[in-house]
Amino acid sequence: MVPFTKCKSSYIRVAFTFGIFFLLMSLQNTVIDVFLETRGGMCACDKCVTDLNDSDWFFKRFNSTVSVLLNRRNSVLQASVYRWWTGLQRDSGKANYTDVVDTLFSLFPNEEHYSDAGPDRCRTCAVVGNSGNLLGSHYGPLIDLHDFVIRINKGPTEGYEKDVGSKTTHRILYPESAVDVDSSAQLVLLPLKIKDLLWLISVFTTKHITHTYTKVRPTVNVTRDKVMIIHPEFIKYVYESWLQKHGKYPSTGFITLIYALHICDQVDVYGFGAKSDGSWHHYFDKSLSHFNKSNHPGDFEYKTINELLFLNKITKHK
Ligand SMILES: *[C@@H]1O[C@H](CO)[C@@H](O)[C@H](O)[C@H]1NC(C)=O
Ligand SMILES: *[C@@H]1O[C@H](CO)[C@@H](O)[C@H](O)[C@H]1NC(C)=O
Ligand SMILES: *[C@@H]1O[C@H](CO)[C@@H](O)[C@H](O)[C@H]1NC(C)=O
Ligand SMILES: *[C@@H]1O[C@H](CO)[C@@H](O)[C@H](O)[C@H]1NC(C)=O
Ligand SMILES: CC(=O)N[C@H]1CO[C@H](CO)[C@@H](O)[C@@H]1O
Repeated sequence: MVPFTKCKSSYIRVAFTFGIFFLLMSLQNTVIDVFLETRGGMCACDKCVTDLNDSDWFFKRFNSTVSVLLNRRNSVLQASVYRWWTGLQRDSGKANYTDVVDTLFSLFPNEEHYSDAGPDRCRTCAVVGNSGNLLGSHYGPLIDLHDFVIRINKGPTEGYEKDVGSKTTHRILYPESAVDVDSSAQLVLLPLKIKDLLWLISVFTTKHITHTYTKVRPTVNVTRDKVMIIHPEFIKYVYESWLQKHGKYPSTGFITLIYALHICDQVDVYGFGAKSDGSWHHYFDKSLSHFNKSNHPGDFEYKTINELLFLNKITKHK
């Protein structure tokens, strides 16, 4: 009898130990679940754009439900968006927006892009501005390591590979700043008027649009399935939410940066910034620009970028 009792009590001990073990395991899962939930936006990088932080400055501005890219389903514009967007630039002979969108998505991919954020994704992005401070930086190889390399307007790679890299996955441009796009890259149109959408259609069909408020290229070397269009609502959102309505509308560089915050998990910024007096030149030409010399609220954009740096939402290399 004695050995049997001993044996029984050791069974109980083992069962008890396993009981505690499984209890702890399930508690741990609950703790992890709660942790994940409170962290909200999650990704597989060390640091994610949508990680929560003590500061609510970021989440007062960042709205993940705003449409980033235009497609047929989200193309209807609220009256306030339409009014604001069509007031940005002089537009000759306003076409019917609804009809234009109809034609657009009979030509270009009508897809939901980049709605794949989640705990298993770590998408790293380099946003490459055109500032002269890139010259001599030797950032090229570092820039090329990113999943996405997003370039702005005319910013070339040829001849500047050492400092700006050679890879391009996205090029943001508008008709007046258009250049040929690498065969691997997406052309992301930033439309500032209905005519810009008509220009895009023209590039792939009749090639008859050669003039907006200035001369524009009738053709761009890019294939149809590589075309994306920034949503007008997104531009208004950047202006209102991120720039607090400073200036007339945001610069291409600033819109590109916020675009990256929305489609990437980690954002590294290169070639942004001016000298202390606000002047800057492109890395590829010598003409001098100034923050104040445009429709864009350069100094407010600069302050906002600095706040994003301070919060570790972006990393800047200069
Ligand atoms: C975020 O954007 C959506 C879509 O435009 C809008 O309905 C919503 O009110 C916005 N949220 C905030 C907090 O601004
Ligand atoms: C644009 O055309 C559609 C039909 O395609 C029509 O229903 C709509 O009223 C037109 N909008 C304007 C502002 O003329
Ligand atoms: C245009 O695109 C084709 C195909 O991608 C490429 O072979 C050609 O070199 C490009 N031309 C220019 C001027 O970029
Ligand atoms: C640029 O504009 C800001 C205010 O918007 C002003 O404080 C600054 O002095 C201006 N800089 C120059 C060089 O004009
Ligand atoms: C983890 C993290 O990024 N923490 C940052 C949160 O924001 C403060 C500023 O408000 C930064 O100092 C922290 O580094």
